[in-house]
Amino acid sequence: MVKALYIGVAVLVAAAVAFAVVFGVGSLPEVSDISMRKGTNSAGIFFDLHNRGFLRDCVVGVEVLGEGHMGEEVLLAELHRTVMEDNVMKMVKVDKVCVEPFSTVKMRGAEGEGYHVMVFGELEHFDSFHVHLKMESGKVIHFYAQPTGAGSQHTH
Ligand SMILES: [Cu+2]
Repeated sequence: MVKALYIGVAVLVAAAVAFAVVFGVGSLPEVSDISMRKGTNSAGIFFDLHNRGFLRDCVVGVEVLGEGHMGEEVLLAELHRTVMEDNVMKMVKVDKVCVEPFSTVKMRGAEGEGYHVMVFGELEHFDSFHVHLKMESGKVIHFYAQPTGAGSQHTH
């Protein structure tokens, strides 16, 4: 009787391990719908941050590398949130942006939940921006952002 119980538990543990290996335990962070808006010596990078995993995860750091005809350069980048204060829209620096399991955070500035990545520097020197989002879990999301609209290198 006791032996059967042990076997039962062992089977359950094996099933849980197999499930974890196949589906992954923890967070599964991803981004989609990337866009970029350039200002004067700064730009906002916008995207949707998804978590398709079973554990909450947070963006805790960001690194942006600009790439252009003059080469590559590590740029100053921050996690920001657009907030409304006394009817004035302003941006504040934040330490992290968290996403719950099977959830999405719209990091689309004022058009989303306020969050975005802000990058500073002489951005006209660069055509492409490599973004690395560092997660609390140790995972790193890498994607490219390219400026569109006014000031774009691709405007004819
Ligand atoms: Cu900002």
